[in-house]
Amino acid sequence: MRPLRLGLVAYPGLGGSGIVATELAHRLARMGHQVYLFATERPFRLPKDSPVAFIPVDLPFYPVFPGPLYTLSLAGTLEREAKRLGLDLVHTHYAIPHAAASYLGLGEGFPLVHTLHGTDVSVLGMDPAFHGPTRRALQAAQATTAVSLALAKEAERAFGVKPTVIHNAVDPERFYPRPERKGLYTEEGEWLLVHASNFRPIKRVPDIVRAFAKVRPKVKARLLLLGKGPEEAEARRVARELGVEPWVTFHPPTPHPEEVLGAADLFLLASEEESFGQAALEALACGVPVVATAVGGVPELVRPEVGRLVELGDLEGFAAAILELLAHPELPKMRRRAREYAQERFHPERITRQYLEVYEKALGS
Ligand code: GMT
Repeated sequence: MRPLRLGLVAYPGLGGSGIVATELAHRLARMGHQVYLFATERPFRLPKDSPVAFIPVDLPFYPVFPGPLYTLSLAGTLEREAKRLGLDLVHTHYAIPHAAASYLGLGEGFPLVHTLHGTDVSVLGMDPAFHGPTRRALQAAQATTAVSLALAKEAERAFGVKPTVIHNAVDPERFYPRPERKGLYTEEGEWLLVHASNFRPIKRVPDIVRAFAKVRPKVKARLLLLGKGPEEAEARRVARELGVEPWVTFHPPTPHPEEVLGAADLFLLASEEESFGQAALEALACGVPVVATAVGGVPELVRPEVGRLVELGDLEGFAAAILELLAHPELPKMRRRAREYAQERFHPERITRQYLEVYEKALGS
């Protein structure tokens, strides 16, 4: 395939969609494509020495507006920069408002690919304020992709599109077991249970603390909650109320989550909605089995050989699954399998090839 000039659009913050977009951009650029990453700030996961060029989306503000007009600013930036940079194709991540903004800025006929990530379909996408323009933009695109089969089906119902399923990737050279770091987070003989997210209500972080409170009287364990967000105060309150505060560590977000994940014994995810679960995949690549709620695309990722699935809200079941895995005679084998599975099924090279195939089709080649 000839080297392409690609524009990727992403949210730069802590969300999984921004991470997926940034890492894809970096890999494509390392393969020799010319890649421009459009975002309001430099994405925090973009390595300093990355060959990806970061293009800031300006957000001019005039008092006449009720707030910054991100959609229009992005449309204008894409229109201007696509011409200046001679872009072959633009690939947006997270449909709201990126699908409509790119459609507005680049118009019908310009090769556009949109990747759907989760709440852009299930929550924001269903908001009457956003649904119409997003549906029109998605239907006009050369291609849409979804990060799981569950999400693709939901997108078909919501927007009448048939996305290609491309699961997310994980870099096994970055996410690998680091048992030697466990002592940094635990005391002698403690199991290390880790959760990582942006602590939004949808992640049910307080539920993780509640399940942990059922586990702690039975085994010596520590819960490390990596990240920050709106539910942090509630999670702290629950830990205090249930008397497990001394064994719950709140760790601020880090550009190197692999250093924490690689030290864990188990990864916990109690979300009420999750189209994929990028952090769980990163944990698997680190050789860390996962206990998760069976929602959205999570069952496509967490197979019985690498973890346990529990019904949403079943805190007894969640605690039981943690205890079962910690006592499992095959836990070391399961750890090896988790890493092999992540490497085989979600290797960046494999996933990047799938995106390039979508680009080829979108370009009509
Ligand atoms: O859709 C969202 O809630 C935001 C998005 C994000 O930017 O964090 O998360 C989604 O995309 C991730 C990357 O593809 C997935 O790993 C997450 O499962 C998904 N979150 C939800 O579906 C809640």
